[in-house]
Amino acid sequence: MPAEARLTRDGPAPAPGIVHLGPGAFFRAFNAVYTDEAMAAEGGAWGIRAISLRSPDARDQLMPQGGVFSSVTLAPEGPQVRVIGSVVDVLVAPEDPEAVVEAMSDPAIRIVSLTITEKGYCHEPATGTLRADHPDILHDLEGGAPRSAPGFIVEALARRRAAGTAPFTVLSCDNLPSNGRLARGVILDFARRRDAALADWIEAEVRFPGTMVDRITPATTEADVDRLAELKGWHDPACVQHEPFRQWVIEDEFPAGRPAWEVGGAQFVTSVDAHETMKLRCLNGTHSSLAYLGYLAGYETIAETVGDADFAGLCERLWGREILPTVPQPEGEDLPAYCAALLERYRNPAIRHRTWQIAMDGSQKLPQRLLGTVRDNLAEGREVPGLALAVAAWMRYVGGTDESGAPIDVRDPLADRLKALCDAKETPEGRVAALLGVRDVFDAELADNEAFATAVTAAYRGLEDFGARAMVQAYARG
Ligand code: CS2
Repeated sequence: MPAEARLTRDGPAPAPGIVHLGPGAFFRAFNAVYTDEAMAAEGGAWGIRAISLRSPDARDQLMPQGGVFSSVTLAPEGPQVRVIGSVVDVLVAPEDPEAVVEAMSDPAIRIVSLTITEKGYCHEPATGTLRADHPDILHDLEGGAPRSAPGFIVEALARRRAAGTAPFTVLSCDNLPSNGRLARGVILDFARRRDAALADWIEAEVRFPGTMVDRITPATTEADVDRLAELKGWHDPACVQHEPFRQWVIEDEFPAGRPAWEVGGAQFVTSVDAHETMKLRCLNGTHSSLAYLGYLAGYETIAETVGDADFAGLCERLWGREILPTVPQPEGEDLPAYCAALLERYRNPAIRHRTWQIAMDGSQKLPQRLLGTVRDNLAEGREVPGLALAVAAWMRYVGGTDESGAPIDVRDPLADRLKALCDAKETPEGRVAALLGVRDVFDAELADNEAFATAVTAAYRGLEDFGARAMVQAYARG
């Protein structure tokens, strides 16, 4: 097949049963794959109608090929390609919000799942509660066509309630602590500001199971698309590249049913909390630590960063001394073995996961990845030099200048505010105090903890005076 041939769908698309908000790379590597396997094994009308809340890119990539795309597993023995057919269509919310609400109001839709990233919940990262002053929330409460995920979900539930249609199950698949409860909280808060009776109905009738999701999936590049065309002879701009590993732990609360995700190995539990804490702190906590310290040290990818023995040592010492002591034992998991496997996953040379990509949206990520761990250690009287170094590296990063004096392209909802706070101060003490004052990220109790502020300030000064490599080496070998 000539390389310019477009990937196309063979046969009919599955009947829809799921609406998914956020059709990005992770969704395609994860939810869409599990659902495709479930339908292949056990059938069921679980086709996915994907909704993009912002960009037309996913629609423009997927719809010319009927919603199908290539899932490329980057295994040590070489890439393995599967064509995934679970996505039925893609709607772009800003182009036609009414079509989105109608799709979500369709009785055939029994699950609305989310991979909208942390910032998509319009919440305060430090507390997990709805940001009532969020521009999209203010807009949606005025009653116009929705813009935000809470706005779309509540409008669709309102229409289902008015029509006597049973509600869908809301399934958060984002890296947030107690993601099901967090989603429930922001949606109920939004509903209550709109219609108390509707909020009462949602509270009584709608289920928000929690999940832990895990598969390392870098953003797709043009080089990935070209490599796939060389390998398979088809052009697929919607392809995703990911590691072989995947883990999905789900609270089994689906009153309207669900696909047979266990076919792909999904684990169903009564409470996901322990698995969530394990993953958010052991994986995402070291991921963010490597992202900021690795970027400042001049490393482009996670694999390059942990190729430096001191950065691998940073992870091992963080896990051993500051993270695992705060992680409850999840059923069926061997925590030291889990962390050792993480380091091997990070080392996968086929996965070009950029430190810059993981560094995005740190203001929305730090609370659940690093600061909860800090808080639990401080409460037990343990020092946190490694976590303080990671937080200080984030502070250096959002200052917008790297160690060579070059500008950093900081992507974060609070980027301008954080940079202005840094620019207004000249000393490590001044900058750390200013950033600790950002209540969206640091709650007052943590910000006022003298031991923590002192440790972060010392680490910040060390990064300024000696650089990230030296500071990581001192921590890893200390
Ligand atoms: C990463 C996550 O980009 C990031 O913030 O830490 O996307 C990470 O790759 C996934 O959570 C792994 O399951």
